[in-house]
Amino acid sequence: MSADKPILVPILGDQLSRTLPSLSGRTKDDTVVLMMEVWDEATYVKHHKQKIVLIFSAMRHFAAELEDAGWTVDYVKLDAADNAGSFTGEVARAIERHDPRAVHVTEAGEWRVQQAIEEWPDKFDCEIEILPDDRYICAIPEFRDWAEDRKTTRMEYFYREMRKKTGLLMENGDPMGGKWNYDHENREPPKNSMDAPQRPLFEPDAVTREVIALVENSFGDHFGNLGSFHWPVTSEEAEETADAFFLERLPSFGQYQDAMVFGEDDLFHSMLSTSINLGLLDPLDLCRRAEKAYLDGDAPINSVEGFIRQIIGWREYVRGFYWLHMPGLQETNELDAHRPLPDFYWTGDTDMRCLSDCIRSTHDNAHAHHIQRLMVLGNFALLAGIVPQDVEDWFLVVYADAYEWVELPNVAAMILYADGGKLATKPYAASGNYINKMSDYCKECAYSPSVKTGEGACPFNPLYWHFMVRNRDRLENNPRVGRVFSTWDRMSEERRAEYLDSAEAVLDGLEPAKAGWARD
Ligand code: FAD
Ligand code: DLZ
Ligand code: SF4
Repeated sequence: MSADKPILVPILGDQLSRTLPSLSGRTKDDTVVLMMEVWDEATYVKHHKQKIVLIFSAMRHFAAELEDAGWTVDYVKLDAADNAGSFTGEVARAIERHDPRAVHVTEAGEWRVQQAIEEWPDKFDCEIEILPDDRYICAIPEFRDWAEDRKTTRMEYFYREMRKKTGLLMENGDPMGGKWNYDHENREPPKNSMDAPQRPLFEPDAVTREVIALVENSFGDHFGNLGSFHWPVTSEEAEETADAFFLERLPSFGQYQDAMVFGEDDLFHSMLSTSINLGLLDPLDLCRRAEKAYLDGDAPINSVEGFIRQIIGWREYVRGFYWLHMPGLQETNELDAHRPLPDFYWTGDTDMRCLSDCIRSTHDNAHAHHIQRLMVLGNFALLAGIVPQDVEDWFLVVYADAYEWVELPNVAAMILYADGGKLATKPYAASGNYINKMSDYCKECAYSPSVKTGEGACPFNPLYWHFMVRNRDRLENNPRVGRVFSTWDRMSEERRAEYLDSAEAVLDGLEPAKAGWARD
């Protein structure tokens, strides 16, 4: 360490990248890296136990790697007796310890944390530099400029801009293969026997085991199973997971992207979101590897384009959308939904087989794949009119990849249409037919998707119509939904009453979640 006062570089739990702007420009001999396990972050919602283990273990491994590489790291553990409890409190203590000439921090992923960081210049008698997070492809001001004055800010147009910007799957200014989007090839139902290769599962090492004990001790009442913790906690393990995906699962990723199979939790998905969001993997690098697989003839265009679209399209888009619409996005409830979250989201205690399987996977793995989140868990919450803030809390708590910047747009805008249609052209509302077509859930369910009302009817069927009728005034003029109401109007009055009565019976039977699952 040089004789000059050092620069203090706080690194947050989702900033575990050696290329982090506040770190990559620094020299080892005049920098103190500060990493903090803090109570405020661990408890502002009652995160799934695996999510806390993942973040703390990845942080501890990252700190050890930095130290091995010669950096000075001041690491504050959660169980330290003098833990100040918050990022701001720990930075204050670290300023006292190290007397830095400045604090350099990369902007936070979440609005709540960024608000706190922006108060540091007034709080601390020390220069504070907040650097933009350049680990994303689209900077926040760039998204704002793009969205400004546009009639439509749909993801598809944004995605094309990102394709041009990165050059991914582009040829002389045109999309490779002649089309921007191959989504219509990516809707195949599952085959009778789906044999997806197993991704690498990592056994907890000593560091992870220590964190597991800490979490069991301090957060034993949180949702989730810890015995099945197998997430990658280092960039090396994350790369191994990526290697296996590109080699074994990318070729079928597109085809079965929307398929769901009972008890098959990964299928052909990459399972990389936890590592990308922590900063262990570089999203652009992953996209280049996918593109190479296509160019080398190892994966078809529909899979590769689909994977790249999820990352430079959806992932970047929801981040821009989040920052454009915060803080209001947290409060939106355009469909005026007011029912509390049903208890079965926490207990899994439902005889709807699709929901119970998705909740089981969520409980055991802190993960469910996209179509399960969207068309089963999200669809039910939409149709039943669950209050957005309850649904948002649930999704933020239960997934190991959940940070508000990515969870909130997906929940409030994508599944609940609570933003009134800024993100989605129409609500993703579907009856039991969709789930039956795209999964094997219905075969052994207590209900039948072909029974529409009354005894044995799949609850999604009457709820679908109840949702449409409740929201008719809001949706009737939407060209992508309007026709649904002609079908409704053609039904006999008796039939319509059967649908609405059946839906009311389902809704009346929903037991509200007990207090204390998501927040104390
Ligand atoms: P893959 O299916 O292999 O997709 C590849 C990558 O694309 C993902 O790793 C992810 O980085 C990105 N991606 C795909 N879809 C989206 C999307 N809609 N938004 C942002 N990135 C996307 N993803 C999160 O990372 N954190 C969340 O908190 C989160 N909450 C969600 C809530 C709801 C209601 C829905 C519908 C989706 C949510 N997603 C979230 C998006 C998506 O479900 C997960 O990224 C995906 O299931 C992670 O598994 P995977 O890595 O195997 O993804
Ligand atoms: C989610 C989380 C949790 C549970 N705990 C911590 C922590 O103790 N220390 C930390 O640096 N980060 C944690 N995180 C992740 C932060 O909430 C994350 O860094 C924010 O998303 C930043 O915006
Ligand atoms: Fe789900 Fe309905 Fe199928 Fe049962 S019948 S698994 S509730 S979609």
